[in-house]
Amino acid sequence: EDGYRLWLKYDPINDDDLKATYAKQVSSFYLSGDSDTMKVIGEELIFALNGMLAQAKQVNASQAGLIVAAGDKASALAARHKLDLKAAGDEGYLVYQVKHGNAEKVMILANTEVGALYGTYRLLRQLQTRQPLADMAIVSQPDIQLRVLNHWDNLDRHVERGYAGESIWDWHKLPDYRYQRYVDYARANASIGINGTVLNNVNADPLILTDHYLEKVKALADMFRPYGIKVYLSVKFSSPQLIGGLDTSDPLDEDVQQWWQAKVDDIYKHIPDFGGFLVKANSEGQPGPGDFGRTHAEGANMLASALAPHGGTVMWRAFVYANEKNEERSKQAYSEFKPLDGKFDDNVLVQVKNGPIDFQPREPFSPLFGATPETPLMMEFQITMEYLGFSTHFVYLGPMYEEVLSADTYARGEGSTVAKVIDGSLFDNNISGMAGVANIGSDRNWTGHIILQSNWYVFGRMAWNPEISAEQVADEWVRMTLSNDNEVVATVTDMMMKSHEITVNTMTPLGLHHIMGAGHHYGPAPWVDSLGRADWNSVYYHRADDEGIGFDRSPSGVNAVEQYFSPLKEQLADPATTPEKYLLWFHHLPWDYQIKSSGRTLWNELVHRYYKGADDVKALEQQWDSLKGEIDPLQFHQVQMAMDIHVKEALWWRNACVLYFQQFSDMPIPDGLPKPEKSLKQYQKMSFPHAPGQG
Ligand code: BDP
Repeated sequence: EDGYRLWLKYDPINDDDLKATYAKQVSSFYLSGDSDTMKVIGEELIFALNGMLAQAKQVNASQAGLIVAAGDKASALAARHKLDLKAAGDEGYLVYQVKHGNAEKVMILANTEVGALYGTYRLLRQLQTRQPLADMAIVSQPDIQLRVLNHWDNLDRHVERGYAGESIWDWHKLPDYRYQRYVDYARANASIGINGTVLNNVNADPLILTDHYLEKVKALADMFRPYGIKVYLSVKFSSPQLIGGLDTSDPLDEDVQQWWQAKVDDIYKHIPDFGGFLVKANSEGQPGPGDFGRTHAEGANMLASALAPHGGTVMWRAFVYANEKNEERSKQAYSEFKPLDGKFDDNVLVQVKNGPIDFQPREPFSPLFGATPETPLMMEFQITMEYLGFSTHFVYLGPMYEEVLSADTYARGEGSTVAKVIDGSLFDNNISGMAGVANIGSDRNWTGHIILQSNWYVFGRMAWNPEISAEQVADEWVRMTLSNDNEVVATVTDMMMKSHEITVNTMTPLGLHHIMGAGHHYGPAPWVDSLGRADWNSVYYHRADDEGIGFDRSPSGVNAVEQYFSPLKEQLADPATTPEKYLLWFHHLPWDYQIKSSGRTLWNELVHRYYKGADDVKALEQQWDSLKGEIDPLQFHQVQMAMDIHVKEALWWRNACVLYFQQFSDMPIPDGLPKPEKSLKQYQKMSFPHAPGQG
């Protein structure tokens, strides 16, 4: 097992009784149609049931144990069995075991064929995780409409911040050469409900909109369509100038508007169900409406009106930090976008990174969530591990996503969670979305590390249901990917659930952030102080000095807390009521400040966390080692090799950071803790000119 099969392994079920029970119920199946989507449902069932049960057959309705039906046929069956098909919505499903005539039958019923496909994967998961089929009564539909991967993939196949090889898209050989990998990509996504993919980097190459590339995009769209996956493209705002021969890209210029309209019409000729555009504008050197004195809303709406007649969507990113007021970086996206609330067209989603800065190992949620009742916001999570050890660290992101989604914005009083903002329920928005920056590459195991497949998986599951628990998802992922043995599942799930917190301790405990190596973002470098913009430097963020450490974002400092709602704003304004995990994000505190939970001084707590983090990674390694012989040797070995790196790097982070901050605290490393092996100077000299995924 080299990881290629992801969570869709469908290995034989060893328990003969269970296998026989399953086989009796679902090995013969009926499909209510023969569309492309029904065909892929049939193929998946044949493949999966043959794999798990060693038998599978498509038969007519009366002979079938399993009925898969969509549309009118599903309505008729639902009516006959008194099931509420409306509850399945457009993309959801019912999976029921019912008495049909004299026999028990399992039915997957959906209003649409894609719903039936999702229901099929849901049923297969029941078998993959060895759950009973008897009395099944599952009703599910997604809470979020656009569930989209963002590939930061360049046309030359280099992936920005990608740590799993080259881009999965072989642009050179497309449109003619269609790898099986593209189909397996679509299967994996459909199995977790992902229904869109942005194929190219947000730092977009305008060539993607030329005919030459659109032919290639079409080939992928054609392959993904039966799986319910739409393609989207990142576009460069200055495309009219760069590839259209115009001398401006001003969104209020008529020629520019017409250029986009013609381009969009042309795309839809190739791809009738094209999803729309993702735009990074006026951010990190990218062009945008600001270049022409226009607002983000004017830019987004120009594209939106070209897409609207075709049903397309604009996903406009709020990742900007170059405003004229030159505010502190964490405040800028809010300052820029809050005043534009209500000014965006109906088919625009503003896409906001989970935290106010940039995918740090841990950030408080962005204050934009909840602040724009008239503008639907789309969540942008990073699945790829830019700031979390690339593809060598054992980090399951489920708990981090859960922390963000369950956070209370208080926008409409208590219970106004980020999840409710994102799924559109808090403000009754008519569109909703969640994006994940993909960690997929050309590596045989897709993500460069077997465990990191779980982050792709949990992203999809949480985009479907943003209130699902990270632990439940971990459990099911382990069962499908590694083993169904309860002890193995308990061990790996336990490791996964604590892995994010542990890794945060090894890198940025207590709310520290942005202290990584410059450029590639790899390894510790709290000393970085010479980059072109102040807010690209580590020292800007940790602000360590003889007095203390941390960024004062309270009212006595840059007052970023004012962007949050009460009572959160007051809570975060006071170090005594700020959650310790965000302490140094919001406050600059003296080295001898007393930490409530432990009674330690701030210095001792910081050191303690770095040491504990490194020890805990070591303990993770031992937990993994205890699984030897319990899971497939190749999977085991791959993770073991990466664990080794994680252990070494946790020590590297610990030693470099503790020595660096000690210069300011002038306090000793507490007794009993081993001293770092090298000097601070030596750690500072460890430089990595080349690292994978560098932008
Ligand atoms: C930062 C990455 C950079 C991306 C940028 C973005 O370092 O490579 O282009 O975010 O999201 O995290 O646009």
